[in-house]
Amino acid sequence: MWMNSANLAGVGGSHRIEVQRKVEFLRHTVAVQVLSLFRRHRPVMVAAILVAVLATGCSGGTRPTLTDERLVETPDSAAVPTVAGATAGTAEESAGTALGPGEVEALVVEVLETFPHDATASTQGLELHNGVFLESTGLYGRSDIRRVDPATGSVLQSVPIDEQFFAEGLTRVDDQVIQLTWRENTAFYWDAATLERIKEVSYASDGWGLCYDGSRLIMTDGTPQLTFRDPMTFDETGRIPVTLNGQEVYNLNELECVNGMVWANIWQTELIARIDPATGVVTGLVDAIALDAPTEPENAVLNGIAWDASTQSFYVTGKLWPNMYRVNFVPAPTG
Ligand SMILES: [Ca+2]
Repeated sequence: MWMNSANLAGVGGSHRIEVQRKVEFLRHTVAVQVLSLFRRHRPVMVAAILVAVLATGCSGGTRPTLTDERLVETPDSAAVPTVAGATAGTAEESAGTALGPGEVEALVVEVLETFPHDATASTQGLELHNGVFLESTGLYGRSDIRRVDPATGSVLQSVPIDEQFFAEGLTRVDDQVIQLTWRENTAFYWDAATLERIKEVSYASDGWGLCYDGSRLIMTDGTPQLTFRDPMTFDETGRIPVTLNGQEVYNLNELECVNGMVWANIWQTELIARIDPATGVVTGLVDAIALDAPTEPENAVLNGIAWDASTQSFYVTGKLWPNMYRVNFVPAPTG
């Protein structure tokens, strides 16, 4: 099932070297992206990501950094879910049958600037407003809502959340900020300028990620669903499943609404999905592994995307990450 050099029998000369290089790249890429997911027994989601990674891998021959330290082990071949095209003999054949052309755009991060980020902040929500980050941080007894200087990472203001709440995603609607909680079924409304609490509302699901597209809230809850909500009442107005190559995608976490698209980092991976909220289809997948993410603690994962309209670029960070990156998402190299 799992591709290895044995699959290259019969491929000769320089082409063999090229194919072998790509297969090695794919093995590393797939292993890094899905290892933790295998352990969480979500084969459907893993299969979806596997399809995407296989499809994007062939164009990633110039992948900048992938150290052996990150590749902690190779998955048992028996644990790899069956995916159409993933068992073919060469990388080219696998990718060619796994995903049709143009279905998912393969993207990588181009780092423009690096800034400090509070390494004690378990980032759950991030947006930029009037040149200042609005950030939600999680964990019980440590959650807050804060305003942060992007240039220095300095916390300009912090309002702690009661210890029975685990704060999650956040978004701004006009002069208010709405903040989710993980399993407490409560969303807080704050004054965006003063961080004074205005009200709280209830909802039935988990709370993970939240963004505002200019007319409605879009929310994730760990399931493959995007839930649409009225920004004032928080009432549900609709929902749609998110799919990648026809497979539902779980664990969509922090969100950012940009120009009609929804960007979602996928929890416990270094992937960011671009979702068309009209269809739920993932139209692009960003491989953010080039960012210098901490390897410990285990929960220090990518989480936090904020759009900067003034520079037309994104800020990206993670839970307990010491750095914040300003990046572009650009097409993966084709060399
Ligand atoms: Ca965001």
